Amino acid sequence: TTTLTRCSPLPCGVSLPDAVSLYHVHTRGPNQCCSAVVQPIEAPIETVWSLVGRFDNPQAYKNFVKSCHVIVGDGDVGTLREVHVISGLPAASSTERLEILDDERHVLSFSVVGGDHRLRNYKSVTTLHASTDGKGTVAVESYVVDVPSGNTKEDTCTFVDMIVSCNLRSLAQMAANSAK
Ligand code: A9S
Repeated sequence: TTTLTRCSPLPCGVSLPDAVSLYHVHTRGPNQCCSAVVQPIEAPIETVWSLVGRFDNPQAYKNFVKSCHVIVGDGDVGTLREVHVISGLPAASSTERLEILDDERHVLSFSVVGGDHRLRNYKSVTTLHASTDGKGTVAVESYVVDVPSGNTKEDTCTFVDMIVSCNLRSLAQMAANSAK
């Protein structure tokens, strides 16, 4: 039997309404790790969502993505995209399935279903929240992923946290610039 653990990786100090914090509760298998990254952004939530909500265009802010093609689907849940990444990473391509797209609550989730890389069963959820001053946005991105053989949970989370942080910092820059 496999024991599944609940994983609520939100850093303490981040308080979200229950309805959205539940999106960041994952079910983690024994050989999986999960974590979350939080990024404040000086731009209105709709500006940020115009970048995050485009499942067909991750290269708009993800610097590691070289190109992306939708394989099947019309942008609804179940749409598949194939992402090609820049050289220098231990990966070439990734096939990803849209799991949640909620324009009202500003939630996007995708899972990795294939590709030429080591992040098996990667699944992430990104949510956007108006910041308390009412002017900016807070982006929260959590994930769960298999720990590749030969790696530790710590290695894996350090690697993925680095990628997710880079993506969210780039998102913050692009959104803040276009909000000026
Ligand atoms: O694209 C994301 O939102 C997040 C991650 C962690 C993507 C990781 C990645 O696309 C690489 C950047 C290529 C790194 C995958 C699926 C595997 C990698 O090894």
